[in-house]
Amino acid sequence: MADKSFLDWPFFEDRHRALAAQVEGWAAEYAEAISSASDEDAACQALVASMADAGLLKHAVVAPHGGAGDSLDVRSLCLIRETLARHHGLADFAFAMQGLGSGPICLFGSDEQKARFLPGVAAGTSIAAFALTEPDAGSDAAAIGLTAELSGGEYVLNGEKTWISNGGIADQYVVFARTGEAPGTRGLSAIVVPASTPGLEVVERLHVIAPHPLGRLRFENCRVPAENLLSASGTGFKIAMATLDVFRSTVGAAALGFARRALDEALDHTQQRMIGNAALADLQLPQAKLADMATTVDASALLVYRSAWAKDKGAARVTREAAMAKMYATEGAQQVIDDAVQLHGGLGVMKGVKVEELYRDIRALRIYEGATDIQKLVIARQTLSARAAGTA
Ligand code: COS
Repeated sequence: MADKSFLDWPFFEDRHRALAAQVEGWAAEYAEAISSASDEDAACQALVASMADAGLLKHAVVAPHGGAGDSLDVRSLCLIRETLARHHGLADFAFAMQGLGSGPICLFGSDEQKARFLPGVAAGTSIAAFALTEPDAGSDAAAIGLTAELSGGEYVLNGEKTWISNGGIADQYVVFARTGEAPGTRGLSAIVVPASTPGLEVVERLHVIAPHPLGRLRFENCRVPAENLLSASGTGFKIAMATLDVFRSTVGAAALGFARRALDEALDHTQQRMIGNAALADLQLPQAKLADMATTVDASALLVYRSAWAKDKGAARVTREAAMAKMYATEGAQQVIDDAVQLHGGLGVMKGVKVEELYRDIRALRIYEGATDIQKLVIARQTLSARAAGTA
């Protein structure tokens, strides 16, 4: 039974405690059962439909377009991701992508765009995706080369995107493209592209250690109405970064869910497994590991929910807090899970044993939505500029 005492921390309100219980109820019944289908595309579609029915997806978008509130509540997003990840990585993935994929629309879309693109995401009838990365633009997001040229009231997109989660099953993509107002970060725009648009093709499906829908997309003279541009042209980089400021905390929350599950599995195993006359949990070396694991879990939770709370309370930017939460929680979870595998001995690397699945699940979180190395740059820059501005 996972520790829920953190729900009494002052970051949360009663509605959060009620939501955590609701998600726990859904996840206990459906997360593992639906996620375990051998076809991950079908599993994701079924997860999205079931989460929509349960009312969970309304937390991924804003009101009055199917959402629970006028703005995204980051604590709710984090609680949902933590709980889902504790049960199954694919359930977390399916929820997270409905949020990230429609996040730029929630944060920067006009009322008309929100009305067009969000209700389907909340209802589970439209699967969303966030298309930033390219073969030559990963950590350096400013190097995006996919072009979008305005011609006769339409944007014409040409280029490639890769490592796109939900690539292959998404119904709509928010695509970051070079519109050329200025070089580098100031010449990018965010454009919503329905998956059915002629000229957009999923040219490759990518297979990774924790399987989920992932693909490479090609855009060839792909034309979308100019009305699909989010906010002003040339603001795409800031839209991407501000969206990541919200969702990086939630990546930390997912890592926290994986870590909490690994700790639970380790607590169960070490109390049952006997070495001579003693259970593993009675021996000091395993206890040292358990102590480190439990401390990392709590420290991660503090950073994740501090960042989420700060955003919900109206902070204009939580760039530093979100980067800290993502970096610490993902790196910490990797260590916690590795310790859990070690405490399981040979069982820890056996297929079908939960900690083996967690060991594969956690790895990508240290890379996507800004690798740990990038979070370090972000944290250092923010800390230095706060000092220069006299606010730290
Ligand atoms: N919110 C709002 N604006 C932001 C921002 C944020 N979080 N971060 C940066 N900006 C703005 C800056 O203020 C700057 O604005 P001005 O041009 O008006 O001065 C502009 O964006 C450029 O910022 P910066 O100079 O810091 O850009 P860099 O090219 O140096 O990039 C990093 C910075 C490396 C931090 C950025 O490219 C990044 O986060 N990379 C990782 C991308 C990523 O997460 N990829 C995974 C894709 S999703 S799986």
